[in-house]
Amino acid sequence: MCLRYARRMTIDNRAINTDRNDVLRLLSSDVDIKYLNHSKNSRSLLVSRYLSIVSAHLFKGQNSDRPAETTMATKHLSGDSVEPPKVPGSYRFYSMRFCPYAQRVQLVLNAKGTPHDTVFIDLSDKPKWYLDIFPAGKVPALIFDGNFLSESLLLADFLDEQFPEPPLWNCSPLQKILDKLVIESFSKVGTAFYKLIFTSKTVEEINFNELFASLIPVEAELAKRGSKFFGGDKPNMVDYMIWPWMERLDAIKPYTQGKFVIPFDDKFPKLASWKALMIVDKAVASYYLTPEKHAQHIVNRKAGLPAYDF
Ligand SMILES: N[C@@H](CCC(=O)N[C@@H](CS)C(=O)NCC(=O)O)C(=O)O
Repeated sequence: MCLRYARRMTIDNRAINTDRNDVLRLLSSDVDIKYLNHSKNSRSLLVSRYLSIVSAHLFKGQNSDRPAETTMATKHLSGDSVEPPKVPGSYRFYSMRFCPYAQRVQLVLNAKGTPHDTVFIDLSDKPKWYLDIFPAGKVPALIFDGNFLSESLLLADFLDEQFPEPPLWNCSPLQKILDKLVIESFSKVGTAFYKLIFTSKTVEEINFNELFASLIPVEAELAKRGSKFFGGDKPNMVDYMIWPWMERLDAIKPYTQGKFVIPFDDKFPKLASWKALMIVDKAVASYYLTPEKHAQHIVNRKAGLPAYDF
């Protein structure tokens, strides 16, 4: 058992037979916080981690029903906007509704039930205040304890360590690197997808074939694992890190008016079943966009008129 999970068990055992009021009493006591044993962190961060652990117990067996605690912005902020005030007790998350990298982080936030408030950035007219704090002007990014953090995979790793429940990485170092290699090699699918969409005005057969070919090892990997998800009987980091692109692959059909369709049922049956399960996973479902919505965004973006709000 991983050390961090062993430590968690101690806390879990204390919380296991408590009702909500007991848990609230525990949360107000300094005594229990020390079990987390992270003296360098501020008390508020410890409380937040503790909450994540305790809430996992309160919702035990129904993790997939745990709603993400999120304040969702409705509009993408542009050039002359003012940054909205930060929400106390919540982590500021900078995102863009159609960004697959931001979706990765959103899925981890959702899976963990981490309190966060989202500020959507208009990437075609970036807010000046955003460029001041992040000259690269990219999303996703997160403010954590006053620190500006970026890069989807690093953020996902960080959130998994900071909020241990539910753990998304396997605690075996070997399995973890094998999983990371799957994510790494999946980048071929993402590259092939964007090549298909953006290389030319219309979709070319050669690019479709390349995308098709890039999915073969992904199907083989899931078949080799012999499980419903890459993570076993529930989604893990591999599932969440590759999902944003898998969600977008279905947009090829409406985008090409049915001319090109990835034949998941016929050629990638494992991935077809996986997709059906992923779509109903709570973390995924609450941020899912239909193929038509993605297709519309592609059309707008190719026309140089990305419409981020909807
Ligand atoms: N490697 C980064 C990639 C992030 C990224 O490329 N985000 C795009 C949106 S999907 C972006 O911010 N583009 C704006 C720009 O490049 O100016 C990550 O994994 O987070």
